[in-house]
Amino acid sequence: MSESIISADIVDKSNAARKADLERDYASLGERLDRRGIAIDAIRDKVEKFAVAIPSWGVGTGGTRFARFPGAGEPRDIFDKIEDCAVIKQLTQATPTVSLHIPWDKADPNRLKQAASRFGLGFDAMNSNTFSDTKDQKLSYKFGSLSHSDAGTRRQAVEHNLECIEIGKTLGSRALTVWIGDGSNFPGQVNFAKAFERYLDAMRQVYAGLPADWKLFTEHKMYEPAFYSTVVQDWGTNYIIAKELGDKAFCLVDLGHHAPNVNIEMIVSRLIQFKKLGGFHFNDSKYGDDDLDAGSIDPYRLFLVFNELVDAELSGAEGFDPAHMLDQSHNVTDPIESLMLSAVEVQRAYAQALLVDRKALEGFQDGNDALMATQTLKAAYRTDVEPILAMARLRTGGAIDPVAAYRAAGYRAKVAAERPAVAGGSGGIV
Ligand SMILES: [Mn+2]
Repeated sequence: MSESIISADIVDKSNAARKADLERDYASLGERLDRRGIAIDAIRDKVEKFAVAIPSWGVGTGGTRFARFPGAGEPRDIFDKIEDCAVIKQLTQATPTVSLHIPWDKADPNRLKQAASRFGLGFDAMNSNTFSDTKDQKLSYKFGSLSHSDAGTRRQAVEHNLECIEIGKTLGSRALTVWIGDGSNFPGQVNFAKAFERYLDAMRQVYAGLPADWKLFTEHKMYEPAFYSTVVQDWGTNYIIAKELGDKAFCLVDLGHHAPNVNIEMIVSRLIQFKKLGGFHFNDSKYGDDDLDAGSIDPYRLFLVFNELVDAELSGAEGFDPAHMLDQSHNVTDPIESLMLSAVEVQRAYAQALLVDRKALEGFQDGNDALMATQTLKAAYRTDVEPILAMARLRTGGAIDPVAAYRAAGYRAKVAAERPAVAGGSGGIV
């Protein structure tokens, strides 16, 4: 039995005040779904099994290029971060794993494992960092890492990734996510082809160090920190990388890493079709890589992404097993509250996508009935599935209203007293 950070009494009291209303709402939604031929309990069961990983860096307050305004009671180290993640897991029951970032979270792996298992937490993908320099680092990544013009710098970046795999092996992780900031700020600064060839060569060495049951995720990003060209800039390049490296290499889609208005759901479909979709970093954006909370700007887009995922799940697409992770930066909210609500938003998109009448949709597509096809998606998206999500939380030991329970527990004030404010710190935007 794992430990709980928020007292069970507080969660029970919060749930008791909401349980009768929830049961009525659930029964009412159940009746309406029944008319559409959908069994509400079957959707709820699937939601209960749905999981999304929390990035360790998400529980700290982020910042922008201009400033960072620290929040109260910010985690001082990875062990504080694990406790914050345990709170998110306890109240949502949707986030059983933490994704670590090395070197930010570097600590004795056995101690890390012990700290997480105390709260029943596991570890998701390991994340390497060759986009910034550490204090004792021999060679700088100012002009790149895995694609650097200097062989020694590339070797150092490869070794760092191999070290992440080693740490992950002890923790029980099964994947490595690689995102690099390599690129250029000026036309002519870098030879595109040579830089990409150097990157591929370095990544082949990382891939060779991957255990048999591990996956390698590469993450594309259109721009930033390099503002003219980026080595792994889009899903096309990412697909080439995954194809070049081998069967254990997959593409990771960070929703914020595309130009505004790009049809991300279609990219997802393509990657599924050609068996190279590794997983997601969920977030939302308005202008660029804003790292806003999942579903906060365009929840319909999140739904359309899940429409593709559910389509693949239900059709039994071969080897389809994408990893789900949040990747956000919280500048003005309590990160724990943002992450809880974001995990719920991702679950919501999944539940709504499960409601799509796929047989009817196929008929409308085959008959070229554009209006009814799009209305079929809208009918699912318009359904308020909150009672399903809340019931799933209640049944698995979470809170009907996670934010209300969290605030009632006074967790932030408690940790603020224990954790002195730290100025600066890592921004944590990847
Ligand atoms: Mn990301």
